[in-house]
Amino acid sequence: MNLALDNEARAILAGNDRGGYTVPTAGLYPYQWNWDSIFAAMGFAEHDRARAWAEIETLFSGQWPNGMVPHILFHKVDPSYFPGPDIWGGVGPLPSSGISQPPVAATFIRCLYEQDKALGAAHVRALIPRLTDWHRWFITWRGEGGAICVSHPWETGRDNAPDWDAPFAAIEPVGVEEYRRRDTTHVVEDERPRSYEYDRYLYLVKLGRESGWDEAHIKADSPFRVADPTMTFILLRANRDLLALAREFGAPTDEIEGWIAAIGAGAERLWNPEIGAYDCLDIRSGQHSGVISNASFLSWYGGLHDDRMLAHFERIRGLTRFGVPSADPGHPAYEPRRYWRGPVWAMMNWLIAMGLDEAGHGDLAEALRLNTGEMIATGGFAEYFDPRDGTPAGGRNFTWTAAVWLAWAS
Ligand code: 9YW
Repeated sequence: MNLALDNEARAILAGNDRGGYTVPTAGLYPYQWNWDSIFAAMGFAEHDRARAWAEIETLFSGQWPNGMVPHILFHKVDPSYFPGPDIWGGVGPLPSSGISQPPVAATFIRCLYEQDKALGAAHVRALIPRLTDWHRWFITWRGEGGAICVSHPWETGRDNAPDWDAPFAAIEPVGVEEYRRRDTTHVVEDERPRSYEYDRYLYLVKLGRESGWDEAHIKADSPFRVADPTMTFILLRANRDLLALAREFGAPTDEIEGWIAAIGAGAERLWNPEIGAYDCLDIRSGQHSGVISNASFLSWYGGLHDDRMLAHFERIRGLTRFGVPSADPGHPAYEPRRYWRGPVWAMMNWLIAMGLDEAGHGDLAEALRLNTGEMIATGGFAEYFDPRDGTPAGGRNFTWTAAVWLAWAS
């Protein structure tokens, strides 16, 4: 317990509250992000459950007719962020991006509901069909033999992970209009993706926008189609939680049961026998990425209790003072302060620990929780942290770090 940090965390949530939705941090990310909002809701739930449900409902108000829930909703245009709504050209009910983000929603909607069933019931009843439509969108447009792909690195939420290095090397970003990044006006360049990556991010956005976000076209023709542990394990888990809710509310369950079986089997496609670990599989080239990331350790969260990742977990936890680094410190691509190429992300630790605990590794889960709490106490409510010493990196006064503190790490 640390009352000063609790108060600071609540003040961060309040300061980032824009009325019905929360921005991850002012300046750097001035809009509503998908999975950030779900974590924000869990932080709000510690003192205001009605506000938690409002956060989630605002997110779903941006759901597209095809079921997709966008990764960014641009409620109010703010020039401090690039690329904005004009570059994305989203085709949903609100100005938005054209891709999604890891579907943690069903899992935490279930948690919120369990906290207060009387308050949650009406919200859950209305959200079940929306969650089902969203999950069907993933299966239809991102499914590859049960493994779940992304059409853009931003869709995984792990923007510049080394997993994208090989697929990006095969892309020549021709025809990208001149642009000016805003992120490096808020955060030092060494903690952000390189321009090489931004050129390719924008190239993929341009392809999607020019197709009118036609998913059949993107599935068939995009040069970037990578099956990813973040999406696969998180969707697998989300479907189990959606199934539990559907059963309780008398909603249809057959389709969801089919998805669980398909992804449960398809997750094996992410197993890379060469390194003996889960990693990414580039569908276009057939190559695995060969990198153990923090997403590799979401297999337990996904419900796969095979423990094949355990030795890697213990080895990697032994390499840095704070874990879990977003890339294996033993890999040549590791950069301890550069965004998703090494730093620790508190909300990823929460997901990893949830899975460890459920798989019977409560001791490891508790050690990770204490380590995460100490990291936040050391570095503050930063976007991410240097694994060597817990020094803060990226944005400050960060919503999901504050929320994770309140809901789990404190
Ligand atoms: C960007 C908001 C988002 C997260 C992502 C993270 C980052 C946005 O910030 O992406 O413009 O780089 O990678 O996971 O949702 O916190």
